[in-house]
Amino acid sequence: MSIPKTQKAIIFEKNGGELQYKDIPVPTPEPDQILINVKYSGVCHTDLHAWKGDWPLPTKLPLVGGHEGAGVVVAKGANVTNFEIGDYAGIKWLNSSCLGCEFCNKGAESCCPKPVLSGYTHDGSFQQYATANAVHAAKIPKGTDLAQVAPVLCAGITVYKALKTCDARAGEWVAITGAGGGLGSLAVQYAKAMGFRPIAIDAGDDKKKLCLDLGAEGFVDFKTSPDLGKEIVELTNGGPHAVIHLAVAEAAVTQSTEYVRPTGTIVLVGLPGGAYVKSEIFSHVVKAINIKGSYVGNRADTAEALDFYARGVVKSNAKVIPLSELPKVYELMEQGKAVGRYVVDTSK
Ligand code: 8ID
Ligand code: ZN
Repeated sequence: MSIPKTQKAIIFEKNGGELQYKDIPVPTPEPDQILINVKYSGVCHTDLHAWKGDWPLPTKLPLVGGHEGAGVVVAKGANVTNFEIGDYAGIKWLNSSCLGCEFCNKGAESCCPKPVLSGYTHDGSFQQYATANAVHAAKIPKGTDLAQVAPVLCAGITVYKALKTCDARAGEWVAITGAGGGLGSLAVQYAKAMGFRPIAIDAGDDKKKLCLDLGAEGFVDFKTSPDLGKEIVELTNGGPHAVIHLAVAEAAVTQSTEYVRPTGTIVLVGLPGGAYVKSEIFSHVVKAINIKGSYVGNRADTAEALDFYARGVVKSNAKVIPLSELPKVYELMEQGKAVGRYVVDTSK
């Protein structure tokens, strides 16, 4: 397989700076890495946070973003035994971790104190050739539609893990904020496939239609509902057993501490910069509610999330656009107008 010396990428030199579509060198894999010819990459709101520099953790600069990359292995380092040239592989947010610390040992590798993060501390999938640690890279079965599977590599894994974390049982209500966005459109489907009864919370007719088409049992518009909490409590006959927060909004979290069902669990996933959870302690205690964080997923969660996709019970419905048009997706996301997930085609 011939590997070019240079390739197209979207790169920025400072946070919030110009998103340049240009030729950059193709990286060489380290002994424990594979080189993936990225065909498609999903665009996650995390990529927008990274570009803007929203979070207390600094990004590498200059940076190639992207962490939902699906492609073909074209080269591998000397220590790699679990991938062959020509295999399909996926680039995840957690590009690598130490595998030796307390958290890696417990399968909580996203909490490793020395993580390597794709599209954040390591150049990611908004380029045609990217490197990934072979032990952490996702295995994608041959014959899979690489454009459609790409969003599973972050959005799918993350929402699947959050739903595993939420303590709800089959038949119980799970409210999902940000349900019409990238993570949300997958969360509604995973929730349904896992036996829960999803209620979608987002705004606008396009997102309402998407959520109901994907299997949500109800939709509450956070912009137009006269009393969102009351509407959710009525729909769920007493409040949802769990709430999964994918919205990039602090207010959504505070509201949910009021409408969540007694003994219910609130799972924080969305990462609005500088935000805090506010929960009134008296009702928090007497309703015995739980609030948890959930951060991507481990290697087993990855394989399980991909298996739901392979069985066809979860679809990504991703919209494919050229890599050179990535800035347009950021604009739509910023305005809350991105319906579902966008995927970039790295060949254009
Ligand atoms: O591991 C993790 N915890 C993880 C993994 C991946 C992504 C966390 N994230 C984070 C991202 O960094 C981002 O902060 O999850 C968040 C959602 O990512 P996304 O799904 O990729 O974003 P999106 O497609 O823009 O969707 C966000 C949706 O939230 C809605 C918007 O309308 C949009 O559809 N929304 C907002 I903004 N405010 C809302 C509110 N108050 C709301 N929905 C309901 N109520
Ligand atoms: Zn992501």
